[in-house]
Amino acid sequence: MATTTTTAGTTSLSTDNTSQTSLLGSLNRDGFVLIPSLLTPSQLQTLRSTTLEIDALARAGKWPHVRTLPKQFPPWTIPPGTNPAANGIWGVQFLMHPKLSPSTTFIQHYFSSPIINVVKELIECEDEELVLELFNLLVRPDEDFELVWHRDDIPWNASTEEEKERLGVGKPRERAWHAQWNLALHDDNSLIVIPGSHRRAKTDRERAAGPHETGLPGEIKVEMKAGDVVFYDNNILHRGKYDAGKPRATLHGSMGRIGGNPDRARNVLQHGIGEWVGQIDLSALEGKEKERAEGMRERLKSMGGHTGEYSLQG
Ligand SMILES: O=C(O)CCC(=O)C(=O)O
Repeated sequence: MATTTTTAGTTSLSTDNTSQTSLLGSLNRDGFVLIPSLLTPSQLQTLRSTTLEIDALARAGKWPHVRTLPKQFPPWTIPPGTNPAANGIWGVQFLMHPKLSPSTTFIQHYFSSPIINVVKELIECEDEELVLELFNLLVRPDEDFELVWHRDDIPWNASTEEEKERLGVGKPRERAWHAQWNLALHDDNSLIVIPGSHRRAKTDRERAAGPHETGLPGEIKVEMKAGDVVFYDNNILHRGKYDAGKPRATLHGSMGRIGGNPDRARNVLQHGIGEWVGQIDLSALEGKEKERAEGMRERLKSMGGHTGEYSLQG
């Protein structure tokens, strides 16, 4: 059972919300589900030290795929010949990229059963339907930074009717096409959500809110301990509030299932992953896990390939 406390106008969820219902039940009801301690201490240690390496590389301007300050949303394109980190960063893209040398650790983690089993439960599918999507890292910004209130896939100024249509309000619930998560490698309470807002249009109060307004009715900070993961509906009303003085290394991933809207695959591929997805090095995986990962990759390529808009390699 979740208990809440209030800090500076924002209520914090301080325990997990998995005890009363299934993971899927919680996700459907609240728009997010917090799973404590998904990682063993040794997995946590390995991932944390690998992300430290990546963080240093990216801040030194040696990795071109970064979320730059003060930009909030993709595309993350860096003009050629410029230092990608010149204005500071708040994220590192493409953890499984073949040119990122520590990518093996992230590949092993992304395709591991603890993650995959939760995804399968939340999107109600089997191994044979899973589709590889995105895997990025959210880090401490170089200066304090906040994201505006948003839903990932619906513009803020969508009308109430459009929001209801896109969110399936009043329709029977359908299996989700993808799952998205944040896995914290340090304690992290940067993500602020309004529980239940993934299944309704914005209220007048929310519609009139300032982009960084604190204290909206019902808002909570999702309080994660290192090793916890939160899965969330990316159309929940949410924002991020980041403290430059606080370490952050939060793995930000998504996975889908085959047959979904081709726009979704296009979206994933258009982040640039289409250019290198064929070269992700799966050689550290073994047996069924490797087979499953290869299948996930092929399904992403086939979904994006329908339109002929991509020229995937490898
Ligand atoms: O930093 C976070 O936890 C949330 C990031 C986010 O809202 C986004 O990338 O759309």
